[in-house]
Amino acid sequence: MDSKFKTLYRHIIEEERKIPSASGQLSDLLADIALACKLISLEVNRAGLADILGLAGKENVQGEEVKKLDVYANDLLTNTMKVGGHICAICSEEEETFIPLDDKFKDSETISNKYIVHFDPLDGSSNIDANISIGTIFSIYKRISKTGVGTLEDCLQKGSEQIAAGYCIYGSSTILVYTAGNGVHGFTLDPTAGEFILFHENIKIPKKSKTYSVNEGNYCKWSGKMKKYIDSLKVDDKSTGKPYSSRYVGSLVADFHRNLLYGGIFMYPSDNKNLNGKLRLMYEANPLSFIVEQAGGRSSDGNSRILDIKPESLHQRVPLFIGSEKDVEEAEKFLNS
Ligand code: AHM
Ligand code: MG
Repeated sequence: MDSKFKTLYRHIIEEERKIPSASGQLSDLLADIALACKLISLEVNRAGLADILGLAGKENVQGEEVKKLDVYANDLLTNTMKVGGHICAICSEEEETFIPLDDKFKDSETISNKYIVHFDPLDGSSNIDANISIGTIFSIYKRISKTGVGTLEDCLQKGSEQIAAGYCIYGSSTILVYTAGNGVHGFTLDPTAGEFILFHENIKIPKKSKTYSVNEGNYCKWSGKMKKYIDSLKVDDKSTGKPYSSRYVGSLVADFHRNLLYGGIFMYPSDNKNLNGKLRLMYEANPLSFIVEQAGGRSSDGNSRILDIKPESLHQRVPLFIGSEKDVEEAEKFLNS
């Protein structure tokens, strides 16, 4: 079959079939997430219209209160996960703590709720009103505990334990990118068919780039080493391809996706006000780090590999340097000099 017409679901199933012991549950779970993303995409596209029609903050046509989009996305993902029955705990950036879920099919011989899902339901949501791309980020782990509801220990695993991760970007088109540990694959939503269609199998990030993405408005709050690194990207030096271009949307999924395709380094460093930067380890840094490594890139907190960090709390923040391998290595050299 022509790979141009491969749907996301077919791709996921074919990938899972390569693992002899696979039960098909991971495929179902990824399909549930993809369904939620399609529905979020519809709502994101209608967001501007809701304003024109005067619906925001009031009632929709069914007489229900219109929810903020990030709350809507969170509820939708949570409910989809609950119905699927493959999850023993849900961890969301929008929730204070994790939601434990019991085995829906307790009487059967095998445990059905094998997985834990972490997600940032709508990252960059402050950009919605300006029609800037935003996204959903997700990350899947296998449970450690044996039965019943999931525990905090299940939820606080290192990023290196992820079995799948991905994001959906709601931009000029809706694109879903995922990895299940065997390369990174991208799909575009065909709104007429309602299907994600494969557009790029086995995405590889360029090893070295000419682009950096950082909120340079924070320059005065950075360490001397961080300032030196950014200054070094702006010198005129043909042999190293400098000066680099600066590209910063301020919406992580959009910045990350562009860098994944074209090469680049995205940074959210620590500063003298936020010692651990801004981004969350479990909901943002870990899934994107798994993806970038699968694509041949690199990800670090400036000192160590993001995926090796043992999490201490669900919402912990971490400095993030992620993207093209050589560029992240260079940033690490400056920060550790
Ligand atoms: P959010 O999870 O509250 O949406 O915040 C995360 C967003 C990222 O999408 C983006 O990379 C970052 O915040 C931008 O932060 P800043 O405005 O400080 O540059
Ligand atoms: Mg976020």
